[in-house]
Amino acid sequence: MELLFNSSIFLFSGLSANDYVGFTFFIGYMAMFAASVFFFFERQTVEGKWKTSLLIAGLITMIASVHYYYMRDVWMTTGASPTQFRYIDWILTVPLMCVEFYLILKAFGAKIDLLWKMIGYSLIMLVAGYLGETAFRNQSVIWGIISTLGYAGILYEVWLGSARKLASGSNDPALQSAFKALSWFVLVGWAIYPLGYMAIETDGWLRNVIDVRNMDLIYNIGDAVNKIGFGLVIYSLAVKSK
Ligand SMILES: *C/C=C(C)/C=C/C=C(C)/C=C/C1=C(C)CCCC1(C)C
Repeated sequence: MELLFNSSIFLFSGLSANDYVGFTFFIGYMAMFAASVFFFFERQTVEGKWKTSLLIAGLITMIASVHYYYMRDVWMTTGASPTQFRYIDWILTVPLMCVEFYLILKAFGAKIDLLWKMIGYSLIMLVAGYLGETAFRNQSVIWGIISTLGYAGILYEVWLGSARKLASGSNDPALQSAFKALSWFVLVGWAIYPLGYMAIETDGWLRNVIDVRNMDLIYNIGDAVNKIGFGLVIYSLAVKSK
């Protein structure tokens, strides 16, 4: 704890007044920390069958919050994009977001295969993305395409595939609208990330359009919106649907 406070004070003095990207690392850290406290406490107030979903929502924001703590540090001491921490965060939190889909559809007959399929797609998406951003930077186009296939698999499941069919087959309007909201997060909120990838310096297709530093800004806002938003959708479903 002491270390945490000391280093915060030290780092604070390193955040310059016009470092807006740096600000969003701090805001992301604190917003996701606060969201975790909210989800963990509200977990006590919801019906038993929603408690696991609320716990997972809190774990997603908590894991992200810890990574943002480190990412602020990398940003402020080196000025570089904290790529490793981002991907470690994503490889933990994206599968947990798939768990959220599975949990809300479980009551309507979702089988564990659906969860493994979605986790499999997210691993393809994230491992390929990481390789394209790091070890195989000069082949980033092909790795980006492989990654996009994984993303397309997730999109297929939630918009057209078995997840979608289970949700439409349910007789609960609260569940259907929560499922719809989560599907929009995946389609629109998650589309931010491939844009960031296409802006990486060496041969990214958008490198002359979007400055990489600004992509950190967009990633940071995207993470907070997607992770806290996902949790809030689950929370309001839990409150509405008994
Ligand atoms: C909380 C973190 C989330 C929701 C992260 C999501 C990340 C993605 C949807 C990343 C997707 C990518 C592609 C579709 C292609 C290029 C490489 C990635 C990994 C940026």
